[in-house]
Amino acid sequence: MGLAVVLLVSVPVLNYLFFSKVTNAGLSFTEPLQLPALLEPKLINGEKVFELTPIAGETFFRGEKTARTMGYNQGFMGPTIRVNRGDNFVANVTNTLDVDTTVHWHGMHVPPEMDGTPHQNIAPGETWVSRFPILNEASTMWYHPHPHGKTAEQVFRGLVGLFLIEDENSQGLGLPNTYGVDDIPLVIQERLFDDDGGLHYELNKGAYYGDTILVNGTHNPFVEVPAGLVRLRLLNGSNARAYHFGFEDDRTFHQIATDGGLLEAPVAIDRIRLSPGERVEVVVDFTDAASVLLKSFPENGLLETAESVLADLIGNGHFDILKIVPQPAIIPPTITALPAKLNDIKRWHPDEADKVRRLVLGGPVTAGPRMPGPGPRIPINGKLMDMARVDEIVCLNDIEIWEIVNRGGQPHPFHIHDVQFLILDRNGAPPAATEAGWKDTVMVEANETLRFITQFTTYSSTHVPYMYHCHILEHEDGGMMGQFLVVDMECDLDAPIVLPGMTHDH
Ligand SMILES: [Cu+2]
Repeated sequence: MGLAVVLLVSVPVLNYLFFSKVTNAGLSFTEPLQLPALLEPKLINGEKVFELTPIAGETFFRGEKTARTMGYNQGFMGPTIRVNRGDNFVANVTNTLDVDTTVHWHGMHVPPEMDGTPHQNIAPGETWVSRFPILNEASTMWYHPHPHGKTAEQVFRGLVGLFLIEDENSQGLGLPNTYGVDDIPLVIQERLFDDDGGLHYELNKGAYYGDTILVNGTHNPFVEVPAGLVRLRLLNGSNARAYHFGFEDDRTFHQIATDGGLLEAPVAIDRIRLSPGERVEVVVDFTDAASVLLKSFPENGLLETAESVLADLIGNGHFDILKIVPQPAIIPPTITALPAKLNDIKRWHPDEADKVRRLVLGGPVTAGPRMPGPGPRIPINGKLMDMARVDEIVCLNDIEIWEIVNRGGQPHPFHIHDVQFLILDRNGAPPAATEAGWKDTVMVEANETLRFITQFTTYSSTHVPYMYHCHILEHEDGGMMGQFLVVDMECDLDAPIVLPGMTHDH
């Protein structure tokens, strides 16, 4: 009884003490925001050929010394790839690092052998060629490494880049679309630094959480924008933390896109939650020309349960992110109001599903080898990732409902390769308007069952799998990942399918 009273009194007090304080307070916002360069392709035989070279670098962020980093074609992060739907895309990836790596095209519908998973390893000195047509609609995708058990550290060192897709619809809407001027990519990451400026990798509660925000690799950033409607493309490129973005003056802004495409209509919001791997596009009105801080706020009410003691590390940081300084003279606005309609989204009825598949996150481990990566061993359906085991077999062109059951006390951002999906419900309730569009990564809350629907089209293989996994990178590297094949064959899913070099257990 006495303890209960103490807890009742102390939770709001703790909440105030810990979370009304800005974790990275005291910034002066004096560093110009770095803008990732647009990567110019070569046009060869009707293909757009991009050269990507993972290299080791030395990068100055803060303090006195440079930090040991990795980047694509540069010391930290990578250039932005921008293509149109229908382009024939080629990437020549030459690994100049002294460690294995891969390049995964996060969110994109590509053949499994072009996907850049641990099965497409690039050894030091090797070149990997990834070739596919751009089939996705206009969206903000990204690329990052996906080597077996080593993803977290390589992303932490800086291997991250944006992959922007345009199409006829997106270009006909009049949306702000001048890269780096009124259409600004913001890759949000957090880091721990040593006193002298080196990057520090250390796990806390099973994952990497930092106290210093980098935006496009810039510490202490500001950006000048036109005093009108400005589009921000936000990527949560952090290893583990979820953010809850908004502006210090609580202004309303409009979300126009989810991970994989434009929403049907703009959604007015004043906060947007983004878990690791997720993207949103928003349009903010700076017509009043007033400077404002983009922030990440503590999530309301998250401290109210025992589970949230863990969850606070995922969603409850309080950070200053970026100072935005509108300038009247930069460029005239393309539009002064958003179109009422942005996109058509074809929605499947749940009755159309050929199969319902159930994946349970958390619980006891029953199978899987010890992984090389750091982080806790959190299974999916009891199993840890095994490169030699196929976990799920999907029949080409099937419509499926995936039921993701989170048995653990902590949220997990679930990511699936190959497809974009539509959320059907969370614990039976339909999704909020902010996530009622195409998704490839979604936060599955503690003790929640989330259902999504999708269709597995175009690409199949009897031996090269795609991945699904938690996008907290230390969880992924610890084994919270599984493999699925999309097969173009007579699918009798009750009979075992024998695959060369792999096992499939039912
Ligand atoms: Cu996780």
